[in-house]
Amino acid sequence: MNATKTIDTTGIDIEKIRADFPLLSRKVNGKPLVYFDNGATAQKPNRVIEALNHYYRFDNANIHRGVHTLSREITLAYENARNTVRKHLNAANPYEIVFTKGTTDSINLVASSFAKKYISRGDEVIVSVMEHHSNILPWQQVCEERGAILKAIPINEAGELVMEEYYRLLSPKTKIVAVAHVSNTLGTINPVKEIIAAAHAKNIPVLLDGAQAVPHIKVDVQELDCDFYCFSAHKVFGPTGVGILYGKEKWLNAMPPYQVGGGTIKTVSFEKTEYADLPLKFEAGTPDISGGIGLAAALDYVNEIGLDAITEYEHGLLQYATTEIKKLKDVKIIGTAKEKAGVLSFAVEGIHPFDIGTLLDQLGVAVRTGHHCTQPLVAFYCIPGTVRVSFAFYNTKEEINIFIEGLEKAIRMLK
Ligand code: 7TS
Repeated sequence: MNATKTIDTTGIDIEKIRADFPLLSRKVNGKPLVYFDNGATAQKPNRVIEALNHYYRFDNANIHRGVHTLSREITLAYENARNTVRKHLNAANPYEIVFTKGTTDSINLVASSFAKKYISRGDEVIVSVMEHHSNILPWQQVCEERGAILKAIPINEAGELVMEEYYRLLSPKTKIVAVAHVSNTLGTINPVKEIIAAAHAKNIPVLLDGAQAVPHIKVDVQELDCDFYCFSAHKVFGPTGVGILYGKEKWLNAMPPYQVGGGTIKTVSFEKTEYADLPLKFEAGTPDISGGIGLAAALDYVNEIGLDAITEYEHGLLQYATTEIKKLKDVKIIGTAKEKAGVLSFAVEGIHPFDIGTLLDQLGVAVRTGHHCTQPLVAFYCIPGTVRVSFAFYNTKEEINIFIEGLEKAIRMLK
């Protein structure tokens, strides 16, 4: 697309940034691509693509096991990547950063391992109505296995957690609270500091699902004081197949390994196995080495642009899109929380979201349609799903104009 030459007041040099993402210059259905499905996965800058390429061309070896040069070099690079993640989240120690396959894997790790030690019959786990299925099902499964009860914090019509209800749900039976930092369907930024403070007052740990937060806002796990924090590399401009679990040392040390095998041990015999120290205790088998390195390259890139600038720029996009979409008849925004990240979900009266998504696709506009893996949430709104626009810092107001024009056209055709 022809982005007009703008260096935004936030300092975002949009032309330069867009040139860093080769896929953005692709055409789709003969039209310049407008990529508004960043909540599903974000596009990758050259920096990340080159890091992956370089790894396989020049650096490939296994980590944590060889005395030869390649293995030592790549072990160092992988551990440096871990430290880049530590710095990004402001975790106290690199061994509190566990490489996983992604957010879903991170949550499964905590649910499974934490439950083995701490959850038994009659205990309770608190999630919320707005959670992604990845932050419901692992808890539902361990609750079923252990005879525990899963409770959900309700939301109001705006898509905000009803905090009084949350405070009421916290009880001596509550063993852990697991909530999204930012909702993938609504964009709501949850009041996680209040959530954590209230849980900690009762000695209950809190896991934050940060899949939709890390790409958009600064996250400081020490300031938040969360016990666990999860995110996926692919949503923060890194590769697929890799993600992060941050856990406070005291919890990770106390929890049993999740999966076991090569890499997780100090000594093995048929009589007794002694497991490795953190973080290796939780990293069974050969990991996605290039993925970890690619994630570090992505975080370096994001930090060069600056998260404050990104948050402000995306806020501008969200405000603009919200104002423009409100001008259209029969469109109802789903998720009108006071605090929102760059997600705009909506429903159009009498039209199925898939039909709108399909027509927008013909115009080169990629949006997500459906329940977004949040079925309890869309059930709350009594709708089959939404059309969701989710922004990244490489999107522009010009793209929003193309989308709004396309949406108007789609509504006219489908009404
Ligand atoms: N948690 C949240 C809040 C998410 O948005 C997602 C993915 C996940 C967990 C799972 O992440 P994964 O990387 O392990 O798959 N959300 C979406 C979405 O909104 N559209 O596609 C995937």
